[in-house]
Amino acid sequence: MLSRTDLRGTTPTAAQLRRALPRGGTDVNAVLSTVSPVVQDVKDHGASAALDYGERFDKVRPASVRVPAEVIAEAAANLDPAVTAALQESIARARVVHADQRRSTVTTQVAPGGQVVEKWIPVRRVGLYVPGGNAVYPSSVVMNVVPAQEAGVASFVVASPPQADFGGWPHPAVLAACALLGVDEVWAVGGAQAVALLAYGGQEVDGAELDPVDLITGPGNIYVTAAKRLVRGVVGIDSEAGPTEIAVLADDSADPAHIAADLISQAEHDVLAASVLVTDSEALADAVDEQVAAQAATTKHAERVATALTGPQSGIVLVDDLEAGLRVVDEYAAEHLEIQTRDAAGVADRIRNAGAIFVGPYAPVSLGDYCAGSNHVLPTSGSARFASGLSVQTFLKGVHVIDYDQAALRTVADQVITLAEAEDLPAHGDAVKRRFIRRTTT
Ligand code: HSO
Ligand code: ZN
Repeated sequence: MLSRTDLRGTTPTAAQLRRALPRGGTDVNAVLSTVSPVVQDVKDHGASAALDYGERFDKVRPASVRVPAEVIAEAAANLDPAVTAALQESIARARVVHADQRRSTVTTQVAPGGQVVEKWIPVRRVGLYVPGGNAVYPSSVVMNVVPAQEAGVASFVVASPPQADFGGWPHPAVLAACALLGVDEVWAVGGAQAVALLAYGGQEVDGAELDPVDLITGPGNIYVTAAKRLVRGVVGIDSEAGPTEIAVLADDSADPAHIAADLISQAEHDVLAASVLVTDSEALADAVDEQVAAQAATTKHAERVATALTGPQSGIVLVDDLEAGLRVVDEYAAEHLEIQTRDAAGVADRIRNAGAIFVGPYAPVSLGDYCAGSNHVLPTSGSARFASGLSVQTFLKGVHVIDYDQAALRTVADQVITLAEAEDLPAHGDAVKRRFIRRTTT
C-alpha cells in the first residue's frame, strides 16, 4: 500500500536526501492574492466585514462576533462528563510540563557597578485560532491556552468558525474547552477574516471595540496560514502549520501492528497528512505494509486514510542500517518522530531534527496528541530543522535591562567612543563623553 524509496547501497548528500524523501507541499504563496483583499476589507470594516465573509464561506451569520456567555456556559454544561474528565486530565498534565518551562530573570554582573538583567515578559493579549469544519479539536484549545497561561498571559481571545449546525456559534466542544480553561472571550469568526480581525481589531456589530491582539497562535487551513503570513509584523505568529506528519524509525525489533496503527492515526487527520516509515529491515517493511492494508480497510475514516497513505508524501524508506536511518530522519525533520528500535532512548538522543520525539513501544503519537503533557502544536514541513513546538517561550519576550553606574560607564567609555567613530556615528560617542565633562556652570 505504501510506496517505497530504496536508499540501500547509496550515500546521498543532504540535498539529494531531501529531494528523495517523500514530502507533500502546500503552496501558501499561491493563495496570498486571494486572501489579501479579505484581510484588507476586515482591517477597514471590522466585524461586519468578517461576518460577511463568514456568511459567504461558512454559510452562516451569527448575531455578533462575540459568543454570548450563556452559550459558552451551556456548551460546558452539556459536554459529555467523560470528555470533560479527559480534558481535565489533559489540561493537568500539560500544566505541569509547561509550568516547568517558565523562565527566570537572569542578572549578569558585567563589571563592578554594571549589570545586564534579562527579564521575560508575557505578551499582553493573545489570539488563539481554533479550526472548525471536519477538524474539531478541543485538545488544540488546551495546547494553545495552557502554555500561554503558564507564561502569564492575562488576556485571551479564541476565534473559531461559526457553524451552521450550532446556531452560528463555534462548535460546542471548542466552547466547552474554553470554559474549562477559564477563557470567556470567544469570537465566532474563522478563516482569513478571523486572523485579520485578531490582528487589527475593529468595531463589533453593536459598535463596541474589538481589542486587537499582540500574538496569534494556532493551526488552520492554507487560507488561515496565508493570512497569518500577511499580518506577521503587525502581530507575532507561531510557526506556520502544514498537514500533520509522522515518521517512524524502526528496526526488526519493532511491532509492525503498532507501527501501522500509528501511521494510520496521523493519516486520519487529512488527505495531505504524511506517514513515513524509515527502516533497515525489509521484513519489517513488508509486515508493516500488510498491517497497514488490513487496519486501514476497517478504520472509520478509511477513505481519507487511504488517500493520505498513498499520496506522494507518505511511504517507506529502506536504508542500509540505523546510522543511515538517523541521517534520513534528521534530514526529513518530522513533526512527530517515533523511535521503535533496540535502545530507543540511546537512538533518540542522537536526533537533531524533529518537532517531538516519541521513545520506544509505549509512547505513540496519540499519547502526545492528548495526554502526555507535551505540546501537540509542532513544526511541520521540515521546519523542525529550525523551529520549536508551542511552549511557554512562544508567549514570552526577553527584555534586557541595562543598569551601569558612572564608574562602570567610565571603564568602557573609550571603547564605545572608538566604535562610534569607526562607524562614523560620532554623536553616539558624544553621548558618552558628555557624561564625563565637568560642568562649571549649570
Ligand atoms: N496530531 C495533531 C494534533 C491532534 N491530534 C489533535 C488529535 N487532535 C497535530 O500534531
Ligand atoms: Zn493527531
